[in-house]
Amino acid sequence: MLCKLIGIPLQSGASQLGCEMGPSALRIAGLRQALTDLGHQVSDCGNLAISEQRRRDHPNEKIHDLAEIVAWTEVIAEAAYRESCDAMPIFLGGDHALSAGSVSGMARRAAEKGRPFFVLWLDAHTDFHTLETTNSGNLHGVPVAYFTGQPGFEPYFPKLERKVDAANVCMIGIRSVDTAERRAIQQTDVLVHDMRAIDENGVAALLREFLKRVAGANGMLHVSLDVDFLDPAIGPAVGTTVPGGATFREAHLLMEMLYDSQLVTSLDLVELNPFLDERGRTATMLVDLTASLMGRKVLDRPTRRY
Ligand code: HAR
Ligand code: MN
Ligand code: MN
Ligand code: MN
Repeated sequence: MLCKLIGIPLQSGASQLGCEMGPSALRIAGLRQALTDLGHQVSDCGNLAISEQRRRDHPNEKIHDLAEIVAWTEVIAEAAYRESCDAMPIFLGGDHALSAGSVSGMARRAAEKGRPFFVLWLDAHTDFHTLETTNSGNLHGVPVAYFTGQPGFEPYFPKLERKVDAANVCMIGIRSVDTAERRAIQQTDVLVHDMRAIDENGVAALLREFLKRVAGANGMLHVSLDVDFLDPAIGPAVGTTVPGGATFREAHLLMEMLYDSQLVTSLDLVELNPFLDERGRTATMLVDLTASLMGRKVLDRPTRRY
């Protein structure tokens, strides 16, 4: 497989500075080598950059850095579309606002290929605020509402060429949802598995159901991995820690199942804030999890088809 590493030093969607260093930390932690060791070809596209920003003012005065995030969204969506022509893009964040671009660009690619498009959202948060409802003003809290076509993003954000069908979005790991997000997401068909669902069923059963649907539809699957999906005890390098997150074993199992499915066509690694890390261990763990998603095995097993 040809993998394209796309660095996105975007940090103004988050409340704390530092995600700008995420792409560097992932490179230093050895992402390229981990992938080449597995037999993949890797092309590092370097970091994206934004040029001009058009001024945008939204009536919600809490929102900050709107013009910058919109400029990033355009650049990222274009890169996602371009680089996915012949390769699997891996988006190295950067805060989660980047998924407004990575997901919308991949949705456009899937539409062009005539294939349904699915998103697996691994996160403590639903990131389902609209521009009206966000009360933190941090735009890493809005990407899912944007790419599923919730109202109010136009004329601020780029018009979506293809919105993602809410029923094709599956979230796992959720444990922090604001009131407005809860109300809004419950009116959609987004499949939200909170931590209780994990505790009652186990991650494997939840993911298996979803993968069956993706496979049955011959879909393309985008995985968006937010560091805060993981428990802060194992992934401290994130600005928005929420207790009670996924264990390493749960995350590792999900990654191995995703590899077996052979359905993943793009990946976000987001919210890594190296300024908050401890001797690089969160960055290193993300590289290990990515390696598992890309085929690193403990033992050879017959591949399970979904
Ligand atoms: N819902 C909260 C807000 O909008 C927290 C959002 C935090 N988002 C991330 N990415 N860290 O998931 O401010
Ligand atoms: Mn800011
Ligand atoms: Mn997130
Ligand atoms: Mn999160």
